[in-house]
Amino acid sequence: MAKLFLGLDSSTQSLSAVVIDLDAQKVIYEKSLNFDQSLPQFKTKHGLLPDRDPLVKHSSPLLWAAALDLLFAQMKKDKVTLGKILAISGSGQQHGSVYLTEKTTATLAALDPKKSLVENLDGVFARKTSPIWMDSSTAKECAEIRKKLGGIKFTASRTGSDTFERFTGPQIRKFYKTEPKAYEKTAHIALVSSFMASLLAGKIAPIDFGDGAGMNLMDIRRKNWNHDALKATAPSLVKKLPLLADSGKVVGPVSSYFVSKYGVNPEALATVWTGDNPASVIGLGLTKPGQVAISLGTSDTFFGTMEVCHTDENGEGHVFGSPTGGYMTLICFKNGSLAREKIRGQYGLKDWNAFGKLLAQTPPGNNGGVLLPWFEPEIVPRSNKPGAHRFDLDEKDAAANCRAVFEAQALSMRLHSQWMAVAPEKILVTGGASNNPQLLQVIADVMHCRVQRIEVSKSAALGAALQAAHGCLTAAGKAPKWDKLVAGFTKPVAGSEIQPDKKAAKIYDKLLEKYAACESDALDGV
Ligand code: XUL
Repeated sequence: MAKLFLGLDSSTQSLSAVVIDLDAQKVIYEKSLNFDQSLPQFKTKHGLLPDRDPLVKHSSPLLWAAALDLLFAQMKKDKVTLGKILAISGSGQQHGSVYLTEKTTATLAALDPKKSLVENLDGVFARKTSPIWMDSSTAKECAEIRKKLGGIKFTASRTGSDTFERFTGPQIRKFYKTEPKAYEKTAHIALVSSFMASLLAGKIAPIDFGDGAGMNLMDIRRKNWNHDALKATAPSLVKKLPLLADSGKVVGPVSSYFVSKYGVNPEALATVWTGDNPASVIGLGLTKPGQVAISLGTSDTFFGTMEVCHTDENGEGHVFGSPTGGYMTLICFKNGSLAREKIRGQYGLKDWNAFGKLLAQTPPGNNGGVLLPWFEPEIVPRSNKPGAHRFDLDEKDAAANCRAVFEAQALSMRLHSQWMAVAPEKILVTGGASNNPQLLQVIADVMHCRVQRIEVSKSAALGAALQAAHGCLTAAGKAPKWDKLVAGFTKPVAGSEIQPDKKAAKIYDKLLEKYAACESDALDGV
């Protein structure tokens, strides 16, 4: 019998499903359901509820539950053999939190298939809305918690990251301060990931070490709740948080709600979910320590896996538990495609081909010209004042500016990932801009490393499906090796490997010093 596993990804704007046939090493089904379009009654825009305060970004946990019903109904309609699914896992947008009342445990245990999940969940929310990762309204709470934990370095070394506005701890503190009664009524706090896992399991599910590390509440080394952080955040918090556990760990059989309503295999296992970035680490095949991937999207993200936990003293990068064991790091550069497209637009270049031709007219190192393309406030390095900065670079020189944006992005990645102390054999690159060979060449030369493209559609949902397989086989005493498990699903694009050019690499070693000085200079002026 085919071994089928279902992975779900509850992201900002959509809920996605990937079903894999493990033995055939094939994805047999993929579907995404866009929240705004499929569930207009919730009145979200790009998955967010409207708010007058531009810093406040909330969504609705009921919307996520409704989407789960809708996606299962769609899978049934699409004749996915849900009766053959052996286990279900998932991933969620990180940091977002759900506030539940005492009633939740009893409600989850008795989900009525004659009603929708939305109807079933009547009365379980102590807070109607959920703050999500895009929220940046907790600067004050970040400062308060950071101060109590002893500053940036100590906060990062204890919890894996400095306090960040979107992280769950500062969000919980704000809720406690502004709505103390509702906080008191909250019996359980879940992350998006553990909330969705709880619906599937019909009971409160644990939070995993990957998503748990995005809260500023988990001791990153001991992988348990850090009592100093809990105390610095809000009273009685330990009673409201669930257990922490390995992602993919079996929570129990899937709730009978999904069995009778959608024909899911009654023996299917519901497992612990993780965050979307940790799940992508699996979906991109980063199963061994020291592996690195770069995702070139609207923002660029730099992922790495580490055996031993190092944290970033400067508090720019994050360390999370990796679902494949050990740790993973995440560094988020906000001005990714955003900056590349801005420069392309500024010089009126119709496509990336034209951009590449122009860039090729200038030598690696750009004759010392440096651009800091912080068109939007940058996360790494932290700079709240948007604006581009040019050093020995003439804004009128289109070719030099095209090269400068690529070089700045690669140099910034090298500079701000040094704390990770990993020397990868090869860097995998994914996302929209990864089919730009000039950008990949600059990354290879700056990083002194081979670079290869990998194109996995829905890497988080695929990672979640593989996590379901890993959890299910482990529970049966047949724990598979991660590298073997992912091998057939996560192949880099054949023939796309790029070698570093030794001469250019030397030039970039020198330019790195200048680049770092330019950053300091620009940050001083902010
Ligand atoms: C990671 C982060 C985002 C969300 C996106 O720290 O905030 O990548 O996980 O869903």
